[in-house]
Amino acid sequence: MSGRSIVRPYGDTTGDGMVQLSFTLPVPHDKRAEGAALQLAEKMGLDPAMVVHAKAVGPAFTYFIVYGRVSHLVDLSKVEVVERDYPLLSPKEANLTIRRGLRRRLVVVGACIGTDAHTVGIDAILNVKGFAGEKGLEYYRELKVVNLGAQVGVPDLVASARREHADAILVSQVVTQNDAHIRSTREMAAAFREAYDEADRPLLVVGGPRFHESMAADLGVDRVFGRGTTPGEVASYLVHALVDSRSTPYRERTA
Ligand code: B12
Repeated sequence: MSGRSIVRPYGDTTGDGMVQLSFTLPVPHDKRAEGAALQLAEKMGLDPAMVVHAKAVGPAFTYFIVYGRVSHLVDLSKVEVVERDYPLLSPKEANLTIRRGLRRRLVVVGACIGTDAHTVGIDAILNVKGFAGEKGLEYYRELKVVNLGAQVGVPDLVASARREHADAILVSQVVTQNDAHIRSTREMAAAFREAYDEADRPLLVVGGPRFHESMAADLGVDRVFGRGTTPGEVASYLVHALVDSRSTPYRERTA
C-alpha cells in the first residue's frame, strides 16, 4: 500500500469504491421515503446505491444509511494537512521548560462559552484525570488551571482572564447548530482584542469536535484543536507558544 498516491474506498474487495453514508430526510418513513433516499444517493454519485437501514425519527422524519459505489479517486499527493509544528513534551519536560523559561506558573483559564453546556471535552483537557491515558493540565505542577465550566459569557471570561493574569484562554465549543461555534469563537476573539493591547493579549485557543486546525486565522484565534485532542498536545503547544524562546529547550539541556 505504501507509496501509492491514488486510492479508492474499500468495502468488500480492495478498491471496489464502496462507501456508506447516513442522513435524515424530512419525510415520514415509507416506500416513497426510501425512494427519495436513493434518489439523493444517486445524485451524490453513488451507483449502484442501496438503502441498508431506514428508521422513523418521529412521525415526519426518516433516518437512512445508504451503501453504494463511487467512481471517484483520491489523490494522496494533493491532501493538505496542518502538521504539528512543535515537539510533544512529557509533563516533566513541560514543567521544567516552564520553570526555567517563565520562572513562574503559566496560567490557563478554560471555559465552555455561550449557551454551550458540553463540558466533557474541556474537562478531558483540563481535569487531572485527563483523556486517552494522558493526565490533564491540572496534573502539571507548573500550570495553574482555572476551569470556569459551562455557559460562560464572553465578558465574564475576559474579566476572569484579567483577574487571573491569564497567559492562555482555552475555549470549548461543541454545539454547531447555526454555526454557534463559529460565531461564539469570533465574538470571544474580538472581545479579547478589544480588551487587551496585542502584546499583552493572552494566547487564544479553541477546541471542539467540529473544528478543523486550518480555521485559526478565520476565527481570530491562535490555535484550533479538533476531535481526539489529548492534554499532552495542548500542554506542549502552550509551552511552545508561550515560554520564552531564549530559554534552553529541555531536550538540548538533557542531550
Ligand atoms: C454528552 C452530551 C451531552 C450532555 C453534556 C454533558 C456535559 N457536561 O458535557 C448533555 C446531556 C447535557 C447534552 C445536552 C445537549 N446536547 Co449534547 N451531546 C453529548 C454527546 C453524546 C457527547 C459529547 C461528549 O461528551 N463527547 C466526548 C468529548 C471528550 O469529546 P469532545 O467534546 O469532542 O472533546 C474532545 C475534542 O473535541 C477536544 N476539545 C473539546 N473542547 C476543547 C477545548 C480545547 C481548548 C481544546 C484544546 C480541545 C477541546 O478535546 C476533547 C478530547 O479529545 C454528543 C454526541 C457525540 N457522540 O459527540 C451530543 C451532542 C454534542 N449534543 C447535541 C445536542 C443537540 C444537545 C442539546 C441541544 C440537546 C437538547 N435538545 O437539549 C443539549 C444542549 C445543551 C447545551 N446548552 O449545550 C448535538 C449537537 C449537534 C450540533 N450540530 O450542534 C450532539 C452532536 C448530538 C447529536 N448528534 O445530535 N449533550
